[in-house]
Amino acid sequence: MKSLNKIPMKLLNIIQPYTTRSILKYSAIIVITWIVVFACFLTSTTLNNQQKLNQNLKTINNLESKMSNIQKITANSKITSQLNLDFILPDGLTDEAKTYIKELNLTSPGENNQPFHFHKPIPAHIVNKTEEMYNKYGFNAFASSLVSLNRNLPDVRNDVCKNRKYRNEQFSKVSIIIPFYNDEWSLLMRTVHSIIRKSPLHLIEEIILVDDYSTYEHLQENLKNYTKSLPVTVKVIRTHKRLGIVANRVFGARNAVAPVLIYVDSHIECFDGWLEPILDRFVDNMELVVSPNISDTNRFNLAVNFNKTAGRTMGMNWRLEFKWIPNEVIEGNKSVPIYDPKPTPIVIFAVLAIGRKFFEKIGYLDIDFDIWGGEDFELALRAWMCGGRVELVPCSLVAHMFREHKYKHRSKGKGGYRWNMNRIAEIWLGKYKRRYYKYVKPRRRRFGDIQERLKLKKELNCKNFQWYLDNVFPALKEMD
Ligand SMILES: *[C@@H]1O[C@H](CO)[C@@H](O)[C@H](O)[C@H]1NC(C)=O
Ligand SMILES: *[C@@H]1O[C@H](CO)[C@@H](O)[C@H](O)[C@H]1NC(C)=O
Ligand SMILES: *[C@@H]1O[C@H](CO)[C@@H](O)[C@H](O)[C@H]1NC(C)=O
Ligand SMILES: *[C@@H]1O[C@H](CO)[C@@H](O)[C@H](O)[C@H]1NC(C)=O
Ligand SMILES: *[C@@H]1O[C@H](CO)[C@@H](O)[C@H](O)[C@H]1NC(C)=O
Ligand SMILES: *[C@@H]1O[C@H](CO)[C@@H](O)[C@H](O)[C@H]1NC(C)=O
Ligand SMILES: [Mn+2]
Repeated sequence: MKSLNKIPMKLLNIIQPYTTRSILKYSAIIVITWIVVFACFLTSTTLNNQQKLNQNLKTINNLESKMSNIQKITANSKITSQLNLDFILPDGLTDEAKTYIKELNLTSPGENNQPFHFHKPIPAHIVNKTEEMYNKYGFNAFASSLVSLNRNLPDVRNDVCKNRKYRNEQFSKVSIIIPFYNDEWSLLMRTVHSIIRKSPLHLIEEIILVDDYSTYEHLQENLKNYTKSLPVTVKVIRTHKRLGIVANRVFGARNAVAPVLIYVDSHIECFDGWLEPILDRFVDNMELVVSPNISDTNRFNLAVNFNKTAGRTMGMNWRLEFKWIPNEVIEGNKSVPIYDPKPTPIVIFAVLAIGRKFFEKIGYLDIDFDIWGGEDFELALRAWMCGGRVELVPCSLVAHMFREHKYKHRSKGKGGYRWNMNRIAEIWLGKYKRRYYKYVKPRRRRFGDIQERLKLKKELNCKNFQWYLDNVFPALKEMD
């Protein structure tokens, strides 16, 4: 356990004076009642609309039992409205959570991206519980457990993005792969719910939850049972021992069937229209890695901050560390209209899409990496240098939370992050590896056996790092 005064200071920042009056509470109840009445009306109208038919029997079968107390649906009904989904998908608030919400006088915490805060004074057992769960999961898990799995986030899309026509129908489907390890339930399930609520379901072939040998009870049979009730195919597959996230991602890919794979971390939320702009890119070119615009979810108050990525693209420095870089610097003369897809030197695995066959062709990931770190840079370099293309699609927005401890692991003697970076330098940087070593100065240059990856590089006839510097990331030449 962390010391008591380290974590709470930050947690206490989210705590604000008690201001809610009961009048607020009652108006909220009245408003909610009207929303429910209106939603019921909308639901029945939609469901009676026999023109909107769908052949997806599997989806319907799953839905049927859930819908029975709202309205019987026929085998031909199509789910067209997100409102319908809110009836089908439970909010996930346990009886315990509801008791806390009442005790703490909270009203729809986290809804519409409102920063989560307690009213003062905060009962001691709540401070205790908040702290305990923070230490266990590396983010404000107690708060998360009080926030609906179906919380709404605002539609912040620019009109340009909203009004664009995306080509999806010509395209088949996507497998969404979510690797996880000992995750907290509500954050993981909010990820799954948000994918379902914000995606056209006919574009989702499957969601694959890839468990890297979790030990927590709630991720065992419970998880499998819960996912069966969801209105899309959700597979839960498990490794037979800890593999680390790199090998776990490859394990997920090998079990996926759709032509496009989208990796999402277990702690993301999708925004309206996130999927269509990504899939549109794959209509012309399957040898592609695509990243959406990724915003930051605050790990203390769960609010999404939209500011960080404005006008910036993902890049790195010579230590192979992630860096946000202003668009002008990346693009140089080749300035791209702000909402258009644009080439990016690197991507991060928090959310990224890749053509399944292309991923296989270029050798998935380097599974001799240590458990965590740098696999996304390696993928981006390899994709660029071995004939593919890596893009950022600004019109697609996903929120990702940086937790305090990520995908917990103990390195088995390889040396963790630095080992991985050394491998990148040795395999992909060519003569420029000297520049990398000049900045990082590792005590020993440990990176294991790289013969197989070098062979792959040769077989694929990959370009060298000089080409990457000249054509993809000229700005790196000038960087320190
Ligand atoms: C919640 O409200 C009740 C009554 O309005 C009050 O007695 C109680 O102290 C409040 N609790 C908190 C944690 O603010
Ligand atoms: C806080 O939790 C610890 C155990 O986790 C317990 O020993 C302690 O009594 C609790 N304190 C309060 C105020 O609930
Ligand atoms: C999962 O579902 C099965 C079959 O319905 C049931 O027997 C079992 O008790 C459930 N397990 C849990 C942990 O809910
Ligand atoms: C984002 O930027 C706007 C304008 O600069 C500012 O008003 C707002 O407070 C910022 N939001 C956050 C969460 O930092
Ligand atoms: C990402 O989305 C946010 C919120 O809509 C926006 O402010 C920002 O400019 C976008 N970033 C990029 C790179 O388009
Ligand atoms: C911009 O373009 C001009 C002429 O096309 C070229 O001379 C110059 O080197 C370019 N600058 C950069 C930063 O690419
Ligand atoms: Mn992550």
